[in-house]
Amino acid sequence: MPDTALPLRIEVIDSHTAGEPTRCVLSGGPDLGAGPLAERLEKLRAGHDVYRRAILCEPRGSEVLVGALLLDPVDPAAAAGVIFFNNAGYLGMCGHGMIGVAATLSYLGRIGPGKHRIETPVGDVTIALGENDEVTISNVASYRYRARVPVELPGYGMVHGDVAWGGNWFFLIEEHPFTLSLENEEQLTAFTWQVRLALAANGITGANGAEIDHVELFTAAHDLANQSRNFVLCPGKVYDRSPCGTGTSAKMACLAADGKLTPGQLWRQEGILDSVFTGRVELDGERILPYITGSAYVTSEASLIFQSSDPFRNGIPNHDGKAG
Ligand code: PYC
Repeated sequence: MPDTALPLRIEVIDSHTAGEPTRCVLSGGPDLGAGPLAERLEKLRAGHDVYRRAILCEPRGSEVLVGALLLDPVDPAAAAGVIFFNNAGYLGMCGHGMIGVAATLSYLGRIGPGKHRIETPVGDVTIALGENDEVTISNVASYRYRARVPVELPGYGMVHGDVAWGGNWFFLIEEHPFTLSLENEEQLTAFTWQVRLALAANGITGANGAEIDHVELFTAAHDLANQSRNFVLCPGKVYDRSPCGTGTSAKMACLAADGKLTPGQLWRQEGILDSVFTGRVELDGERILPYITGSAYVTSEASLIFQSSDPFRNGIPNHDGKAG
């Protein structure tokens, strides 16, 4: 797609959920038709990827931002459709992002207290606006695909993890030598990135050969009110500042499969910034229906400007030379 396809101006609202930012794109996005969200995602990926790079990558964005393109839903009874993306590509679902979308729609007055359905490329999600900025999302059905899968890591040795779906594919590791604290971020990123590379090199995937693009480490919570603490590496080699909604869904699927989490029991997942998502599950056959509660806050309402003479109009390529 030629650069000129970018409009001069794209309206966005930024928010953060438990510290992890979301940029909601309100208008100025490409015409993706009115088909199912999965179909529109493929059109965006194949023909209009410049939007993702220009909106999310530097100099207008940063590697930590997650984008949420707001679209008309297929079913007019739904509140919106949304496609999530980041500096590296596209996400099936995004838990913190969906809580950010809920806070943004509420800020705009487009939704009020109560439940609202949102369409995503991987299925419908319900958002419920509660009191004190709390949002509960009922995420897509989640499940553990494989338990205790071994993977050999150059420089680290053998590591075991579960492969689970929570709206994205995760490799979840309980046994590791690390302290999950912000000061160890570089070490944690290096390790989880090695895991990601080793999974790909060893052909370890999610169902139907899907790439596992999120790696999650766990340890005991710092706050005794919480059940667990995590560090989550996202596809663009950046860590999730929040406890990760889809990662918490994947975690609860593994716990439920092991009989360690029963329907209705609360799971308070602490993230690397000490912020917390509260989860619970309902059972759906072999799968779980995860509920994730958290809060998001609007941080800015802005127009992104794309001047035709700007050499970085389409975003700055990643260090590997690939554009986003
Ligand atoms: O909260 O699901 C999530 C998420 C995925 C990537 C970043 N956050």
